[in-house]
Amino acid sequence: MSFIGEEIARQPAAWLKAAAVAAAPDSGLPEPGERVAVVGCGTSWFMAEAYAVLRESRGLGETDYFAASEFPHERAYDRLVAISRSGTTTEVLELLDRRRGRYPAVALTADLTTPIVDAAEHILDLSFADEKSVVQTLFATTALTALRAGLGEDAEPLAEQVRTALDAPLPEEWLAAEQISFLGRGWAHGIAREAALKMREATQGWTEAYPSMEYRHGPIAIAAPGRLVWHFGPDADGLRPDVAATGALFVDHPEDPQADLVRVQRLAEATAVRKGLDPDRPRALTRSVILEPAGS
Ligand code: F1P
Repeated sequence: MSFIGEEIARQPAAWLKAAAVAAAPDSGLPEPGERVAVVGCGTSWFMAEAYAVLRESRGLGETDYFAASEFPHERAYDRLVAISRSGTTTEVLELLDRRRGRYPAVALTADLTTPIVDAAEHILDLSFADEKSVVQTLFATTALTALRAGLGEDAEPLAEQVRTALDAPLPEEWLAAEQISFLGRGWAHGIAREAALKMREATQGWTEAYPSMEYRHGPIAIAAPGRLVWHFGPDADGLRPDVAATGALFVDHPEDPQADLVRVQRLAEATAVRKGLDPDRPRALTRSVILEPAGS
């Protein structure tokens, strides 16, 4: 088995542990009402989006999310949340450094031996969810679970729901799909973007992601027989018949979008193996992007 396969399977236990970590009184996670920015790169950026949209939609305070490289430094926040498995991603470290002294930051990381530990005032130790695979699965959803627990959500039902996504067989039509578009509304859009990235990273596949209601505004032109449209959360917007009319397959599941993402992680691994690719070590990717200082 690849590392990623084993890491995917470890998610339910890690989610429960993450909820306990987030419950610590000195976690440094945002308080209700605070104005918060959430940042990351790659997968961590998409987890930032999911959390930020979820927090604001629960009425817990304005919450922005940014790719670390696009952070608007002139803005003031009450708190920064930085997500980085490696703890070494250059854009995240630079951003933490630039805001120092203006407002506090909490960093979620899997490696306490890295510079991020000194760059943030609070650290959420998720080292139990570190990964050997370059492609993130376990750390990403574990970080999101910790953040969701910080919003008062119970991780137990989530860890229970994911069982079906972990165990159900992957249909041949998914494995054979030539193209996949992932859709979601609200916080599930971050999950859709992560699903699309997972398939691109592990399988070199052609994937896209959109907010559900944007799909009719152009992207549906791509839908065709042999292609897939995957909706995170049940389709409440009547997209199914529109997609069916194109001949593409429409997929949605009743579970929480985070639990459904696990199906896509499994699909990414299985598709990579079928294509003869190493799902742990995609071409051109490294565990972390560490940039040389400008001008060197
Ligand atoms: C973020 C990240 C990964 C991506 C790639 C490079 O890393 O962009 O999401 O898959 O491996 O690094 P991190 O800041 O969470 O360690």
